[in-house]
Amino acid sequence: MSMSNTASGNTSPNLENRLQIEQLLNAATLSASALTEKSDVISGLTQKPKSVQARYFYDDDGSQLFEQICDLPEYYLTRTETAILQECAKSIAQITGACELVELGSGSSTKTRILLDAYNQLNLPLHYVSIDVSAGILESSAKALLANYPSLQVHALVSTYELALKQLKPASLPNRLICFIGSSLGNLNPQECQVFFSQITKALQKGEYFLLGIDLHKSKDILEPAYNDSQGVTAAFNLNMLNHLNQRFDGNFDLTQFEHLAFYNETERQIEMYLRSLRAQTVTLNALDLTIEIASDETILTEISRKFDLNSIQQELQAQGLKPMQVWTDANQHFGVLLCRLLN
Ligand code: AVI
Repeated sequence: MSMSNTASGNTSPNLENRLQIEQLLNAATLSASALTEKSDVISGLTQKPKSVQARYFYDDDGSQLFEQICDLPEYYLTRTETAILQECAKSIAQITGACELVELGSGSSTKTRILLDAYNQLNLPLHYVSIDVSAGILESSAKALLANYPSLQVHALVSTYELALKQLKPASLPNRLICFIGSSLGNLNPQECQVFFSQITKALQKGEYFLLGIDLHKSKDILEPAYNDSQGVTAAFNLNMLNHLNQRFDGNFDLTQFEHLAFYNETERQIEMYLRSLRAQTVTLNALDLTIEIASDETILTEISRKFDLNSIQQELQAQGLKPMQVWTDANQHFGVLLCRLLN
């Protein structure tokens, strides 16, 4: 583990005592992950069908486009989950009591505030551990939270989920609650999901909690517009991945020669998002020493977004030792929030 830094700044008088920023991505982990990244991109682009991992959406532009997606009228996910959290946050705080809240992929921590407010109103002590790969977002959102919550302690970890979950020390308050909201579980395939759940169970002690927000299976008339919005923001988000790859690997993808494609695969119960080539083309990524041929109409899979069934996901969680204690949904059953407890 690398050195931890105490943040400086004057957002709040006692900020130094309440904010700790720790960089877990040191030179060794970064160079190991750079090697894996390169081989993942090469194997994705040379296999048939072609694919690129969804994490390449999230450079600075991609993260901003994603924030815009969350506000789109067609993208019901964010506002539905927010409304559910507003309903259930008090119950969650009552169930867990004083607690260390660990958030995976905390980003701007907007929805987290709903939980923080609930703990605050019940006068329950709370520590917040935020985990994100972007140091900039972590620091700015942590400082904003500290300014609004005068008794909050924040420990920000610049890290991948995997690494942070492995390195978490025992909770600093009687309980730990790991939050994975925003339906990001849907972006993992079933095998990745299993691995993820086992990382969660290892990071919890018996009796501690896991909060999960998931999008639910529903009519494609609602699902498909959410990923094909009328303003073209999702299309720009998808195409931006090529920009990111160009910058990262010195490539020459021509964004005007691809189009966004997203549809609901009813059998797999997942949105599939692709970039479709508008003509036969050759693309080179110099930093990967890679040249690929892409046929006209050939597609590159960029994301799956799985839509869950509440009964099946509860069985899966239970099988992993994470007992669902309480499940909240909206009136239309579009989205689900589950509070689970580690059994043994
Ligand atoms: C981050 N994730 C939950 C989003 C989703 O809905 O699967 C990513 C996204 N892709 C297109 N629109 C939003």
